[in-house]
Amino acid sequence: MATGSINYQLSSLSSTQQSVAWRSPSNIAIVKYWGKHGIQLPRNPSVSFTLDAAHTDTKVSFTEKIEKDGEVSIDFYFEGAPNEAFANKIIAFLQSLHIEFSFLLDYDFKIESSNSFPHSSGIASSASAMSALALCFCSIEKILTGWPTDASDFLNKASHIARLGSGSAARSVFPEVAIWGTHSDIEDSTDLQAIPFDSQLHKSFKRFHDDILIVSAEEKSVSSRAGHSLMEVNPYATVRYEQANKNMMATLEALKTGDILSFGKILEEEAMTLHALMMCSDPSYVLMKAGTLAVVEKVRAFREETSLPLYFTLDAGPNVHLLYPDEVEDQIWPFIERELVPHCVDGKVIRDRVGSGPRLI
Ligand code: 2P0
Repeated sequence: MATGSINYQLSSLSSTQQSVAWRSPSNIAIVKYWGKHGIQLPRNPSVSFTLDAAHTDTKVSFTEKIEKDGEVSIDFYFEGAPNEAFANKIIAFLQSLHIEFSFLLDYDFKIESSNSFPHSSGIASSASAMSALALCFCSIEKILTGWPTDASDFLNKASHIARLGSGSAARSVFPEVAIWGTHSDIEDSTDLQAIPFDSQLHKSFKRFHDDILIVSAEEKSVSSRAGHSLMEVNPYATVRYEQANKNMMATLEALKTGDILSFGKILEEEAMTLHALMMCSDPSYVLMKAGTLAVVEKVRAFREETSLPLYFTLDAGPNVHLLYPDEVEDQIWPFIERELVPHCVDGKVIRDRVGSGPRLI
């Protein structure tokens, strides 16, 4: 299913066009990637839901350079305005890709990017931004060289390139559920790129909800990059990587069989472990806010009282992702709106769902 729909999109690329644009979603990890080594290689495998509403639109226009100066040349616009800080990061990233994309030094590129969610909302944008950028450059390669002809080659390369930009971005390339990182019991799994879970997802998880509560929109005190590197000296790292490997298999089994109870248990265990690892890093740090804990406690009490399948997870930040099946939306959303949204900054919540992956726009 996944590769079929992208295949159709690929065939709409023409060798005469001079721009390409992709909409690529964010993703939320069920089993978390936390700890990396080498060139963006994960210390443990991870699995995520691809989202839908939280996405980045990126358009890349290109014209052949008159004078080839051996440099990557880009103009970068974020939300319609030039943005030098982002431009410098992207230039450094593209500079590192000249082996993957032989055409990079021969063109002037104009990149225009915008997010569906406010930049200041505290939602990580690196997964959607880097996957959209990777898909655009893979499309330009296809336009200029005709390669790849095969949709899965295209997606594999896009995921690989996205990973080099930001680890979690490797997973945003695939619809619904993506797996990234080598696991001895998962066929084709690799540290180099994500792979799709494809048609194995049980119908109970299709269109699963993820309401993202914006508990704080402040910039994080410790970046994910710094957080990953602190794992290199975290005394609990080895045990954590074992736990992630174990949770991978249990999560995939739950996703296949529709076992929402086991899924929810692992989802919350992973969120709490991630933040516990931050708290016992050296130096220790805390990214949860008072509102985060208040929401966590209310979700647990609600579940205890109603037995309804509402579960939380956290990214590397204070905002809470609330996951639940579509069938119980009518019973769960009124509770979220009444009890949990008051903990959000200006009542901000992004109502998202499991999505069908990136698309050409
Ligand atoms: C994840 N996170 O699996 C984990 C869980 C946040 C918590 O991947 O340094 O922005 O760009 O590879 O992908 C956030 O880290 O880090 C992240 P880089 P990234 O989604």
